Amino acid sequence: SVSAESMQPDAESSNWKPPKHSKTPDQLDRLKKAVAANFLFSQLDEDSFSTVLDALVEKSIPAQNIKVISQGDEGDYFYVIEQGEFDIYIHSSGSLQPGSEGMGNKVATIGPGGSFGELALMYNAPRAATVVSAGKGGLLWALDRITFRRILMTSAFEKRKMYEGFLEDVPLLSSLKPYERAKIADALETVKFGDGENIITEGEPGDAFYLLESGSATAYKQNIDHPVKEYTRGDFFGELALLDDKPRAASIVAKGAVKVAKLGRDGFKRLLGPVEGLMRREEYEGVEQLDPLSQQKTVT
Ligand code: 1OR
Repeated sequence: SVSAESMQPDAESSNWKPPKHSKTPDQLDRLKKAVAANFLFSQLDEDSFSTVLDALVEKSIPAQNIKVISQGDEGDYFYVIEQGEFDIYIHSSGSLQPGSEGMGNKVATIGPGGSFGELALMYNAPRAATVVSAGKGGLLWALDRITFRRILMTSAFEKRKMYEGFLEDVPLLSSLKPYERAKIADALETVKFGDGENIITEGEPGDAFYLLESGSATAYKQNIDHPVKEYTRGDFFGELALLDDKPRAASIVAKGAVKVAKLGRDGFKRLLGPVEGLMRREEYEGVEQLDPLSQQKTVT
């Protein structure tokens, strides 16, 4: 949990000036590409974005098995991956003797465009995991603690808080770890619709997935004269077109005022892999209701 104190601006930074590390045009180019794929950067206004770009420092990781972060250490930098893969290890408290080489269990691997090291900086907590280079190493961009807290954290933190309660209530996501839901929160965007507006239109290409935050919505299909499905808070839709690269199979229409949490294609692919099986199972139920003729094909 977060103490109020950990959210106060750092006391030592009252006359703080953001660091400026000059970059070659090539570096700037690569850096922009690396952060373009990272959701934590997507909400920054132009000024904040350029402050952060100036403050980032390139860090080359020349080989496999180099420890970038050690679980239990104090947090100093936040990292964005430009190249290479990085493995995350966690050992449960007490299982590690001081000086031991054991890193615990591998819980995740993060690749280009991904980031790590934000937790210790956000919560003023010890590092929650050990991060080690995989493959042949890679290339990171490091952001110092104060610039992270001053510029990047505010929006990321608010979003994680804002969506935390809602995402806990979404049945589809209940098997995920809290940290995996936090990463989904980073990538979500709330969109509002008025009564009768189309959230999704049948036949169009699909570029997003939706969770229904509030209100309700109805699915219609051309050639079927009654609604084919109803959605309420915590339900999801828009997965079919993304899973199978097909046009939208139905229209989803807002019933009254509706708020949806929208997840773009990249975030969908990157973050919802673990629940793809669940979505496909739900899809079969959905298809049964959508079109009785396809039952033979989909019900096993
Ligand atoms: P940090 O500052 O604590 C280690 O330094 C970083 O590893 C951490 O921030 C996260 O950015 C990153 N649980 C905790 N930290 C994780 C996890 C994770 N994955 C990456 N990091 N879990 C894996 C979720 C797939 C939860 C495991 C129970």
